[in-house]
Amino acid sequence: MGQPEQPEGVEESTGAQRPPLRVGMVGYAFMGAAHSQGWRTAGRVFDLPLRPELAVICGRDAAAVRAAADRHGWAAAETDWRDLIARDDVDLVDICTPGDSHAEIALAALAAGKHVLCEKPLANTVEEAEAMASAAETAYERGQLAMVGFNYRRVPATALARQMVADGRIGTLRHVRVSYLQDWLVDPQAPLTWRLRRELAGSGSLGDLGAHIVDLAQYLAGEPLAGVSALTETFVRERPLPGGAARGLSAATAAGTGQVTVDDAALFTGRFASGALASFEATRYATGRKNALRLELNGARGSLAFDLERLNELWFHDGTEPDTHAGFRRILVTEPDHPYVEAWWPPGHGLGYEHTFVHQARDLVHAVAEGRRPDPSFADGLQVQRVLAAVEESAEKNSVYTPIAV
Ligand code: SOE
Repeated sequence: MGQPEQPEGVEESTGAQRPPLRVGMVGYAFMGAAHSQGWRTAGRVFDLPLRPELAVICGRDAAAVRAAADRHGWAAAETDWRDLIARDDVDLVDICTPGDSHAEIALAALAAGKHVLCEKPLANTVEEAEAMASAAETAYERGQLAMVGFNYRRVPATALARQMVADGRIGTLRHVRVSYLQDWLVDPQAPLTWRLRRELAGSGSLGDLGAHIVDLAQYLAGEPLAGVSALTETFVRERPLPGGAARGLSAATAAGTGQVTVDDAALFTGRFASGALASFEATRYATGRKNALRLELNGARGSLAFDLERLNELWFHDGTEPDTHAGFRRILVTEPDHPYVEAWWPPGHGLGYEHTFVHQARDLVHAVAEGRRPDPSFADGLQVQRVLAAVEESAEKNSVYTPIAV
């Protein structure tokens, strides 16, 4: 199976000799910490053509961003993202803020000649995503890259699944069944953090979790969705206001309550142009499910299944085997020939959530060094945004099948 997209024509050199790729990151909470880990580790594990440098981190609270810089290993700190973008010691801007600022920061960074990595979902609206994808296309002509952070493509098992689908191991695809289940909102007293406010997050479980599974389904299927039919629901419409800084996905509560303005759960079906069907479920109310991104692909010759809570495993049913001994078998995706694995530990030692961010940094560094369009690009992020908008439109119209504009 081999490694994903090995670089070509890149001179082998060691450590400090390699030119730096100076990263400036905006945001320092959960995703900021995850991306910091990725940038810090990628060059220590993988043989990279450029040396990622954690140059500058940015956040509005001077003391908190300084503490984040020290904790995660950033050389400098800024309190205004415009100042970060204006610096000439930053080559790439990594956007880890809530969705309401993605477009503004990304457009400014591209205009200033920087490469960009932007957390998912790409934007809060299709219009913003269109502007970003179009600016990214123009910037690409100038040699700049723009990538969206769908990190779950970079679990070795999902990357292996993609290779197996592309190699025809499951034959013509019939079904993609995918769900992303979490439970951190089950408690009605959980505070009204930014992820529950439409003006900041764009949508709820749909953009937060649904974006991941739409991207993954399309990536694995190797084609975009042609249309969807959807239901969404907001179970708890009013919540206590948050007090103080976020802790992971939560925060302390303050006096008073506010309106939840996003969906709590989204259920939808979809159709690919090839005729394959897909079903999706995204919720933060699946009591007992912590980070359960589960998927199954059924093809004419076999099936594949994956569960993020057991992310070193990929299940494969080879339908060409005789019924007497056919059945799902577990592939432990920890062998040197599996995507990304060789650079890590000896066979069988396993990887986790944070490694997806290291792989993301690795792949982006290679793309920058080779001037190759990154995968997933802003155009891919825009296409996911169109699916999310179609889901909302369909849910509003009460589950009418809604085609997606190309
Ligand atoms: C919260 O639901 C969250 O942190 C998402 O925002 C991330 O994208 C996902 O990777 C884990 O869950």
